[in-house]
Parts: sequence; structure tokens; C-alpha cells
Amino acid sequence: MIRATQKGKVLLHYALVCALGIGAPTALAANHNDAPQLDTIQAVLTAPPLVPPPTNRNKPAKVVVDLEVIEKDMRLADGVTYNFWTFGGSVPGSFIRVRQGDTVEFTLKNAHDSHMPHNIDLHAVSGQGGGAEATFTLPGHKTKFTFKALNPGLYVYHCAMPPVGMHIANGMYGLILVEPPEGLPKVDKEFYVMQGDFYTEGKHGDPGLQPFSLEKAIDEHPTYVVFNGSEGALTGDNALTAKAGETIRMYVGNGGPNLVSSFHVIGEIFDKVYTEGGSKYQENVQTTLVPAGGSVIVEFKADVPGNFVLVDHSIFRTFHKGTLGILKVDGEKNPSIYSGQQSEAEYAAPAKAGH
Ligand SMILES: [Cu+2]
Repeated sequence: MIRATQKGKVLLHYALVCALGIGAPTALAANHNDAPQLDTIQAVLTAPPLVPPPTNRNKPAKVVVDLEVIEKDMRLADGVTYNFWTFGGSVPGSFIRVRQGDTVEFTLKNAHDSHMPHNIDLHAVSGQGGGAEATFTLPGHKTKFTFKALNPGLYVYHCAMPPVGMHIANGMYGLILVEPPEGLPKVDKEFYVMQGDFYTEGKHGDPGLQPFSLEKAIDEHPTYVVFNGSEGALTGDNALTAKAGETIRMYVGNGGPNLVSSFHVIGEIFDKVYTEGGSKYQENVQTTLVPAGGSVIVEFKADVPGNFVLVDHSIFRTFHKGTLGILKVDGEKNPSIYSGQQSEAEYAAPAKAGH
């Protein structure tokens, strides 16, 4: 009875509004502002070191992201494997690229053969948990939530299921780039590089499938510190390549879970560093800090050919724990910028006193 009365009141109100010609245009305008017609685009996702192409859009879109969590054994170092937990099958996880103002419809799947529930906290999200609670996902299930990319920048995403440190330590992190509306300046080559520290029961180099060591992780004593999920992920046949004269942009993240990276490229100077992945850049930088759960964008011109070495300049990590990558630059030598060795000879020893 009460219900019927309320319904009657609502209908009466609606009739009045229509009769007076008010309300409807306002409602239309509000609709128009709240939900502009957005093109729907399926996000291109890439495994490291590849980066999806620029969005090349002058207006926001609805971007659909489908990401699957996959737990699998992969190589950590020569003769060493590890049961990684991944976003999209790689460590770091798939690179996601959107534009400021985009509405991102995000679906997280958790593979049927997973053993754990997982979720995702994207630092690009303004909302509780960065999406973590909205994406609590059991094995064989999928969850969906939507967010608006309000702020441009290069953001880390990671799993936030308890124990959070363990999920991150197993490789559950990656990067999402939110381009500013005008996009980033054009460069010749873009790369995706992300550091992470790993904690195994065995010592560095102990062969076989290595279990995770919670004790070492809590003590912050990593067995491996690597770029892109394994020792040698960016060396030999996997080295990054460029030609002399090309402009390079690297999207560099640090998944941690514990260490801060002193990112440096031996033999190069960063022309620009978008500190902490934000909007402002510093110029002419040698080494830049990448916080755990943070990022940086570095840009430089490959002036001369050579092997340029990506390192964490906390240098024992590089030569004893794995943070070593190569950017191989081919092209014509330019002795006016770098001569190479010009001579080698003994020089006269000083005369000994008393003779
Ligand atoms: Cu997880």
C-alpha cells in the first residue's frame, strides 16, 4: 500500500516535469556530460622488453584490458628454475598503455591451474586498494572493474594478496603507462625494463627448482637481483639493440619487493629523466633512483656504437646477483665523440733514490 502511494507520487512528479518541460533537457545534458560516446579499444599488451605502440589518440576511449595470472616454472638463471607467479605469463607482467582520461575496463583472470587467489593493485588507479579488493580472483575465475586514468605517468602494478611480499617476490608486478593527452615525444626505440629481487632457499647458482625463502625475504637478503625476471634476460641474444644516432626511451620499473635501484647505463648519460615516472623531467643525469614499487622514464641518444651496460649501480648486485643488461648499439664510429684506446705503452719509471 505504502509502495503504491510512493510509486504514484513518483509518477505524478514525472508527469509534472514532462508537462512543464523541465527536467528532461537537464537530464539529457547530464547524460551527455557523464557518459560521452567513447570508442571501445582492446588494449595491446606486450611482454618485456617490448612496449605497446603509442595510443595516437586525440580523445579518450574506453580501453578494455584482459590480463591473466599464470603460475609457472621458468628460468631464473643458468640451471636454475623458479615457480614464478605472473601477470600474463612474463616477469615483469604485460605492459599496458593508455591515455589520460581513458576509461579502463579491467578484467583479471586467474588460470584454472593456479594454486592461489590473486588480485591487482594498479598505482594508476584512484580508488580503494588500486583495484585490489575489486579483483580478488580465485583460480579459474575472472573479475572486472573499471577506472578512469586521471593522472598521466608511468605506474607500477602488482598483486596485493596476503602475504603481499611473497606474491610480489614471486614476480607479480608490471608497468602501466598513462600517456599525457598530447602523448610523449616521438623516439626511435622504446624498451620495457623492470628490476626485481628474488629469494631462494639455495645459494646464488644452486641448480634446480628453487623454493622461495621467506626468511631471506624478510631479512632483505636477495639471492638474485635481476632485470626482466632472470639473469641474462637482456644479454647475449636477448640484448637490446639500437643504431647509432637513434633516440632511446626506457620505461624502467622496480617491482622490489625490497630493494631500491640505482639505475645507470654504463657509457651513456640520460638526456632526460622523468623522475619517479612523473610529468617533470630532469636533464643530464648519470644514475637515477627507482624506488621499490616505483618507476622512471629515461631518454638518451645512442651517440656512438658499442655495448652499453644497464646496471643497478649498487654494483655487487650487478656482478654477483644479476642486474646486468646490454644495449648493443651498431653503427659508424665517431672518434670526435669517443676515440677508443689511442695508445698503450710503458712509461719511464722514476729513478730510484740513492743511486
Ligand atoms: Cu598474487
